[in-house]
Amino acid sequence: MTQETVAAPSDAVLDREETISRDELEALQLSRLQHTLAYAYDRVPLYKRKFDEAGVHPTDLRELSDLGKFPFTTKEDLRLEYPFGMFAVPQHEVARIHASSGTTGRATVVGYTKQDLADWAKLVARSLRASGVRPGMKVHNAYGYGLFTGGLGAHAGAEALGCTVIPISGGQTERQITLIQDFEPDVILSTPTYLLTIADAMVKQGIDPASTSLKYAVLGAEPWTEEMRHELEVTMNIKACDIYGLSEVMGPGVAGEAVETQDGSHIWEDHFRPEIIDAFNPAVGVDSVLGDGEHGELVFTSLTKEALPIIRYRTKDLTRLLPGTARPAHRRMGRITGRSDDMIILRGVNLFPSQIEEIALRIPELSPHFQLELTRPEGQRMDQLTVRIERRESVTPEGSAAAARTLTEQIKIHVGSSCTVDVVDPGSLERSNGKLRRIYDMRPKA
Ligand code: DLL
Repeated sequence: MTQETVAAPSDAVLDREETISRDELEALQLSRLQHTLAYAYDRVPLYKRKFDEAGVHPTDLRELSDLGKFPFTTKEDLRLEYPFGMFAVPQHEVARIHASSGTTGRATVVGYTKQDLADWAKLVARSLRASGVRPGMKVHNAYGYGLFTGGLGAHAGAEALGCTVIPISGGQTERQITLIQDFEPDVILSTPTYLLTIADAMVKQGIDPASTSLKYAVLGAEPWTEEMRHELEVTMNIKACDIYGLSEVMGPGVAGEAVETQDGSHIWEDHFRPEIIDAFNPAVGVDSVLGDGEHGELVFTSLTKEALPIIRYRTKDLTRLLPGTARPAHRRMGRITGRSDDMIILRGVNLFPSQIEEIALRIPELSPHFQLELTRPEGQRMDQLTVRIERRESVTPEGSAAAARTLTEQIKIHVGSSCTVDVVDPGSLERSNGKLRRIYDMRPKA
């Protein structure tokens, strides 16, 4: 893909595709979608089989809404085709492989051609630029390197933008702090909870996290809230923006947030066609796709990928589509409330960790460090939720008890669930090294 550029209103130079009209963008999507469907059908046996079974053919896509007629792809499909069954090019054309950790089953494997890697770097660069990063800045990259797409994906994007990259990866928090002090980076890339770990460790060492050279953070790979953004921006004296992505669709950079509006990530729709469906009652058909603004599960179809074209991939991420703002043609995604498979159902009430984060961070005595434990006491049929949360350093035992009562009440009011709140000492809960595990499900397995 050629990198045509035009002058932007600010000091940044944008890709031409960032500034085109919605009509022009949709025309581009339609031609790319028609190509991708035919390409996937011809080259990947799974797609041919699924399309044939559903009685659809790539030529049935005459307008964008026809995409609703095509079958979904799931993580299970990728697992069944493990390792390379979904690849649309011969192995010697695959320039790189990434994979999910596979902690919950077989790993899902994804591949990229040289062109895919170039497109990916371009989209991460576009996302970083939207979030305030500029050529020449020093970028401390604390996303994990390796099979996870975060480290290498962010790395290539920052390089493509013309930054100086410091490839520290995740973990070794003391060392991260030394390098932040010595190398004086302008930007940090990490998960929001790992940035919290770093800030926390700085305080322990007597360093004011607001005093470092860092000005921008580009955070993603896990759900986070506006309250967490506020916490990190104030503690670290930075501007924090969101970056979204998933390995099955590409990696980081499927969507990125603009620093001037900070109103949700723009999906780069010249490369991905998003849809929202009913997460718990998914149906195939043009009418089953939900409208913009409606909450549901995010589904993606890639428009340019060569090694692993992906058709209507069900992300399990729950959100909604909103009109473009800073990049008017590219729709935004609302904050991800959670994943459909991370939803806790407590006595009939649905609950996500991000709701607890939102509520807890509005209570001054409480920190952003919390865990949710689900149990089912012996002989009882009801599940119990315990929210274990650290108090802030300066809070007294009486203050902790009052904060626990407030949090219990607020959860009851806003979520509708009864729970036990256990306010614990600062530093007693496990810290994040990347994607933080919030839910500890101790219920007996059925
Ligand atoms: O987490 C890619 C990534 C790396 C994105 C670095 C951003 C930064 P996976 O490991 O495949 O890929 O996990 C993808 O993480 O389906 C979401 O549930 C979650 N996720 C990613 N970004 C965000 C975000 C990378 N900004 C899964 N907000 C996705 C909320 C996110 N959740």
